[in-house]
Amino acid sequence: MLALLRDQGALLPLPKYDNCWLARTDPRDVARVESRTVLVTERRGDAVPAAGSAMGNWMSPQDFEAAAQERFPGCMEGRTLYVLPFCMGPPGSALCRAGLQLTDSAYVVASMRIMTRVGADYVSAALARGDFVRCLHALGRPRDGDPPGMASWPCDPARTLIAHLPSQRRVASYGSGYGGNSLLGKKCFALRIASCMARDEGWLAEHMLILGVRDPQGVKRYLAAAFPSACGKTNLAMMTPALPGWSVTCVGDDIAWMRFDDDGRLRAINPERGFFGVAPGTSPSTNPVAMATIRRDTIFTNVGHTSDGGACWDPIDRQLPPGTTVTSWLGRPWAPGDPEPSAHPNSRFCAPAANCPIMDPAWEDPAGVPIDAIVFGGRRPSGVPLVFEAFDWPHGVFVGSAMRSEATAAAEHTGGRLLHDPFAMRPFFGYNAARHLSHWLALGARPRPAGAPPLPRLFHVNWFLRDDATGSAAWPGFGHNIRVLAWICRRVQGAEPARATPIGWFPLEGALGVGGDEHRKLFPLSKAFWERETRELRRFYLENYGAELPNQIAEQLEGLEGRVRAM
Ligand code: OXD
Ligand code: MN
Repeated sequence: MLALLRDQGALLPLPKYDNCWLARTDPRDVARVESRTVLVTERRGDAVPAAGSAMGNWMSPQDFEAAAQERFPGCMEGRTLYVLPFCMGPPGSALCRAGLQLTDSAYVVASMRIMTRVGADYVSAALARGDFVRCLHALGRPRDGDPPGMASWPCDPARTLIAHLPSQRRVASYGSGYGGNSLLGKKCFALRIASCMARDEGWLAEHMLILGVRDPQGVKRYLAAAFPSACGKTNLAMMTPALPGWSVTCVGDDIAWMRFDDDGRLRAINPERGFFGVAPGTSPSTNPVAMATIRRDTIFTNVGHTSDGGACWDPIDRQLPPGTTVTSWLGRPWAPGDPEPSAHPNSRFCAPAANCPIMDPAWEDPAGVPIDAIVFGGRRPSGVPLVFEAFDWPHGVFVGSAMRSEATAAAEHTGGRLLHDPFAMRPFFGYNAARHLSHWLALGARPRPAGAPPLPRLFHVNWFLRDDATGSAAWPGFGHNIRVLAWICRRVQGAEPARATPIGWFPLEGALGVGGDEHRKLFPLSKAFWERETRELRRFYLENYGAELPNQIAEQLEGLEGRVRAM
């Protein structure tokens, strides 16, 4: 497939590394298209809450049939159709699921072979039973009169449509070759369709990384963590700890499928087999483990490339040896200081997980890994502390529902817009987001077997606090985040006292190795801030969930409002 793509001019070899390639897309096809991503259900209320539309897009089955008829018939004429049977999750796991993708893109075939387990042997029994997700993908064909686009990257941006039919366990994606729209095992299946399966079958399909943390005494714990796109999930999942004696191992960097086992323990698998990570910002200092992972067998998309056959992006493009020249993702000569970046801000690496030097020994364990803590987080420049623990499961679900994060494309110091992103799932809900909250609440309230371990503890973190006076980062982040993970592990162990605040449990001063002013900066507790935050949350719930907001979440908000009033 790779040689074929090379011969077609669709992939450029990167001879500086081993079996690495560069794809450059049509500049109109560079990201997920949320506005063209729809859930097709008979009743609108099964897809989105009646109150608002920010939590997804609904399409009626009749409109979908008409849209599909306008797009699919004949759209692959003259191309090769590939049939990809694939498995999401470690084969043999009770949690893994089968898919079958049809596609007319060789790039998609090559990428799906990295991101999923492709092969009929993995899924023959499920295929024979008809128990698989039906994934149709077509690059599309512009209509007469539309701009023709690039021969090496066909697509139809004017008519792109990513449709999900959850009741039929079916996806139909037309018009885009870009990862999130075309590698249907990932967001379409493993999040949107799988979240419907999970709702029906009593488990969870979430936009979460999974990592292992081992303390200096050798005690190992696993955490799952939800962050919106581009908040450093891959960096956290591959962290190099800055505390001696601690180690981190990676189970997954984007998606977790989790289920309570017969003993009442929450277990997680990573349904994927590779990383589809954002390249810009990844560097030897921010993520040396990712840098080692992408030295071989990797397909890069929309990065720049260097005259010595390497890939580059910000900041690597600014640190090249003298004499090295750069070609940008648009195929133009590029030099440091140019106003346009050498790589598209959403450029990616697609690399096999097996190449990651810190994959956890149990990352493919069919039983999954036991989850002790679930962490929510966002990019919050002020007001929200570095870490706090929720009081209990319902309070933690409320904290997940209240997640907000600064839009990452916003310029520094312009007060980037804060977007609500409950559970980091806003673009990925497969069904009505209000019912997703009820599902989480119900799972926590289920009777637990005798002798079951306690429910996982729920936390919120914020690596992105800024010093109000200087505007600089208040927390070093990256490897230093281990200090926060260590606190979380000690809390789980029951060995760590904490301070109850109106927001949740805060670390005691000194518990993270910082005291005095530094501690106060990292753990702000401002009545005025939380009054604004709760007012905004009330507006958000009303406009997006209305009367469908679960009572327990409304009660949690009232509880927080009352505690803030009493501050
Ligand atoms: C991703 C995303 O590509 O969340 O993982 O957008
Ligand atoms: Mn993601």
